[in-house]
Amino acid sequence: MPEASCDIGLIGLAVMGQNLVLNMNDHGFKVAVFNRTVSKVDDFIADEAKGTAVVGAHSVAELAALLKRPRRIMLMVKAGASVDETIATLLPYLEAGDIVIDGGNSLFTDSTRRARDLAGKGILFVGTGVSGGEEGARRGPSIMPGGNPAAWPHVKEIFQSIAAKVDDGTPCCDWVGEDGAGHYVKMVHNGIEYGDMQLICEAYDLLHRGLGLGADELHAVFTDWNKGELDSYLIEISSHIFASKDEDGTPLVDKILDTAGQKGTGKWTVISALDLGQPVTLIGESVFSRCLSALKDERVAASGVLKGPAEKTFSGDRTAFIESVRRALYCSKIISYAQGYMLLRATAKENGWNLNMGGIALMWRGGCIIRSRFLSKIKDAFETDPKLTNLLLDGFFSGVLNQYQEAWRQAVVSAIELGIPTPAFSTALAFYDGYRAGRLPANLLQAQRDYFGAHTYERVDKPRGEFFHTNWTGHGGRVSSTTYNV
Ligand code: NBP
Repeated sequence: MPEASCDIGLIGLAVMGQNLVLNMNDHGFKVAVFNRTVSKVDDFIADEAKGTAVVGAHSVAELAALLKRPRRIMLMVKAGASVDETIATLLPYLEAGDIVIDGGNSLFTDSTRRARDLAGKGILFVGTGVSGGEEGARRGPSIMPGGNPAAWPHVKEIFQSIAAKVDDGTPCCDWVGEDGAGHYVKMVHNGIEYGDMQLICEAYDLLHRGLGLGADELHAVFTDWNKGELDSYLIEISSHIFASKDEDGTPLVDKILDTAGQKGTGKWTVISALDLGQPVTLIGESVFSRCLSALKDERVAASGVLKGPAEKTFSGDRTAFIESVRRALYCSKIISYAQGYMLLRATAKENGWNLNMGGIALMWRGGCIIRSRFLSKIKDAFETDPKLTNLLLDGFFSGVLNQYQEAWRQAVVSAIELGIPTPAFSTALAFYDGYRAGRLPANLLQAQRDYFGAHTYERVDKPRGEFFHTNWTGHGGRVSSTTYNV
């Protein structure tokens, strides 16, 4: 019988699992590891983990026996059925109070189901988002744990030790909320990541095709942008990408095929936004932009058939154009985060989760792909007003938008004139104009719905909640349809 001396067990020795184990070991935690393909355990112990305190187990039974009580077991296996299968193999070796942590990119509804199922068996489940890829896992990821609150005191020390830290030493990890809240927040993080990446690509397209900037000039512009308001990991890596050359000395970025891949978390965010009736338009456009990019052959064929504007390059003040693109990017980014937070608010209400909005911005400030200077402003906004309805109404953000909106419009106008697609810039601006509109044309829409389907409408001169039906044609009856909202 092995000695129960390990602080935590980890199952799943692929790239994320291995790096998290080494990170935990660096912070003084004794980790026991197991992997479905058992030979990988021995390979890991003999190679990457050589000279560390990591202990290899050759079965889940051995892993369970190696752990101090209550047992803490983290899964870093492929999301989906693999998580359920792994939990099922573990269960016979667990006892009440033990903690199972799923650190993969699981769908939040799966985590909610697992948290509830396992609670019925006395096992505490944690579903946690882990962001930052391989490097983050090794040196300090952003960690977003949710699930059974009783588990938090048992995992807090390990998670906060291995997480990224912001300048003042605060860890990018705190308890997010109940059920699948941790994975929900990670999902929204990934959706926002889709948005940030799409916005940067649109800025690149405008400057490259619209202004004719080459990779070296783009490197200079992005390096400059990274010193100011746009300071972020994604702007930084983009500037590095523009500087990278292929073997023949030409920019590598120009050699890369323009078809984007995706793994589904952006899509899940948009599906959830649709389910909750939240206008998360920028992430939606970002997902669809990837879909459009994937239609490479169709696009190439259409490029020979469908005409664009005669003028394809910008001929005005180049410095002003670059600045208007920068401002458009910043304003659109503000809209994207405002929409992401609208979604978080809606899901918290729907699920009864007590989400810590400012804390979430703090968790994203370091370690993860969307880390940026800007996130501290979101944290400040929720610290100033924890009940803030919408980020756009915070003084800092409304100030930026009011100051930059003209340049933002100019960038979108130029894009339209040049025939360069900027779906994320444009939808962000449309959302901005829609959100600040005291009256939208939905009055006509309600009239149409009442006209063809007797769906009824409310009136501006009557109290809300009172519904009216008009017999528009004179032929219809007096019966109206049931009112409902999506
Ligand atoms: P993968 O997502 O590639 O998963 C590979 C691991 O899952 C291996 O250990 C494999 O074991 C195990 N596994 C599979 Br596949 N099916 C299994 C099953 N039915 N039962 C038990 N184990 C099974 O690894 P990863 O890229 O390290 O990611 C791990 C998790 O972290 C995923 O959910 C991923 O989405 C998430 N994530 C990844 C990143 C990233 O940058 N890669 C970032 C953030 C989060 P085997 O060796 O026996 O095949």
